[in-house]
Amino acid sequence: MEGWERRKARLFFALWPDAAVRGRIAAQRPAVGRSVAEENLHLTLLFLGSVDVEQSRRLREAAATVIVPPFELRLVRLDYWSRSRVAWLGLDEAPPALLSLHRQLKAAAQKVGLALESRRYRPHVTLARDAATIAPRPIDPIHWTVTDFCLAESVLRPEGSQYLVRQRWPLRTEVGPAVGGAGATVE
Ligand code: 2AM
Repeated sequence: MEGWERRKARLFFALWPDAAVRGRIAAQRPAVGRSVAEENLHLTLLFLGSVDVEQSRRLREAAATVIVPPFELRLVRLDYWSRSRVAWLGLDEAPPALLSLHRQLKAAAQKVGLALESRRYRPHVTLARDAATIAPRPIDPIHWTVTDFCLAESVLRPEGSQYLVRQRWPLRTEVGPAVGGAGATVE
């Protein structure tokens, strides 16, 4: 068992871009507010909050049974939420596979007894916080081929939150052999 699995942790399921896509996302960060560090850029699938050891174990077990085919995302616009003062990148549309992934993970989280937020799921990539207003604008579309999803931990550091990818699971169409089925641990 890895160290992080032996304690309560602040967790979320997410899509983590590879270095090439991450670089393209990073290049869109506006010069307002506190920019999200390049290595922290991601798209949240489900925010879980504080999760205990047993809940985390059961969640990871459930994540390994998720069946969703790989899919494409297209990030097409820079946008802004005035209430949270967040600048973010948005999709042209949320593919059914993305929504299915979100729903399956949400069902798993409810099953282990986590109290989830009732807010509607709005897929986005946060670029900056405490940001002054920016006018929404289209960007050169960023194509992101999604082949896996992950469980990430949010660790509070003096310099701000750091996100650590703890485990990854491949997207797949069929119940397959054990290859990666239990998820690959990332350290
Ligand atoms: P945000 O970027 O729009 O703030 C880790 O905190 C990730 O989980 C972030 O992507 C964050 O979205 C998302 N998240 C969703 N609900 C959250 C909450 N109540 N508190 C912190 N993060 C939340």
